[in-house]
Amino acid sequence: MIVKSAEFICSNSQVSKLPPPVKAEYAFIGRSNVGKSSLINTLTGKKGLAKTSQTPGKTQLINHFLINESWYIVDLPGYGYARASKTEKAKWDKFIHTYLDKRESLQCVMVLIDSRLEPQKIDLEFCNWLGEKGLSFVLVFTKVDKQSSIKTDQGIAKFRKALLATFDEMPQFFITSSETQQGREEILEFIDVVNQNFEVPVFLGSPLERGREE
Ligand SMILES: Nc1nc2c(ncn2[C@@H]2O[C@H](COP(=O)(O)OP(=O)(O)OP(=O)(O)O)[C@@H](O)[C@H]2O)c(=O)[nH]1
Ligand SMILES: [Mg+2]
Repeated sequence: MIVKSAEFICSNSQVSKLPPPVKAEYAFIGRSNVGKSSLINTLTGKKGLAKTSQTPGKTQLINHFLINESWYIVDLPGYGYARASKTEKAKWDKFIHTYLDKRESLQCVMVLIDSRLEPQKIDLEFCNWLGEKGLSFVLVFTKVDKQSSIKTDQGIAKFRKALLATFDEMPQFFITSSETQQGREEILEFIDVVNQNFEVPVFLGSPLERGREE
C-alpha cells in the first residue's frame, strides 16, 4: 500500500469522544518506550506525526491518525510504565480496556514487543487478555536494528514458547525497525488486506453504550 496522506485527527482521554467508528482502525499498543509512536511515523513516512520521546510515558492519550482518508491508525499510551502510580496504572487499564473492548471498528490490535527483551510478564498477560476477549491481534517485534538477526530470532522463539503456554498457535508476527524501515511494507500490506474486508458496523443503539456480543 502506498501512504498518500496521513493526518492527525484528534487526541482523547474519553472513549465516548472518539471519532464515529465508521472506518477501519488499527491500535498500536505495547510497553512504554517500545517504539509505538516511532513505528507509526515510519509506516506513514511522516517523521513528526506521532510524538516520540526517550522518556517513557510520552503518549498519554488515544491519538487518531487518518491514513489515505480512509482508515485510522491509533497511537495508545504505553503500559507497564514503572514509575506510574498504582492509581495511574488502574486508570490506564480501565481506559484502554474499555476502548479495546467496545470499539466496533477496531480491526486488529498491533501488540509491540521489544525484540531485545526476555518475554515480559506484562506483555504475555496483555496477549492473554486479548485472547480472552476474542480480539484479533498480531505481534510486532521492534528495534531489531539494535541487535543481530540471530538474537532477534532467539528472542522470538522464547516469546513464542511463553505464549504457547496459553495459546494453541503463535499469532501472525512482524519483525520491525523504525531506524531501517524493516517490516514497514509487510505491515502496510497486512492492513491493506484487512481493509478490503471492512464493512461499516451496523448500529442498533448507541455504539458506545452497546457492549460487544460475546
Ligand atoms: N534504534 C531504534 N530506536 C527506536 C526504534 N523505535 C523507537 N526507538 C527509540 O525508542 C524511544 C521510544 O520510542 P517511542 O516511539 O516514543 O516509544 P513509544 O512506545 O511511543 O513510547 P510511549 O509513548 O512513551 O509509550 C525513542 O528514543 C525512539 O527513538 C527502532 O526501531 N530502533
Ligand atoms: Mg508514544
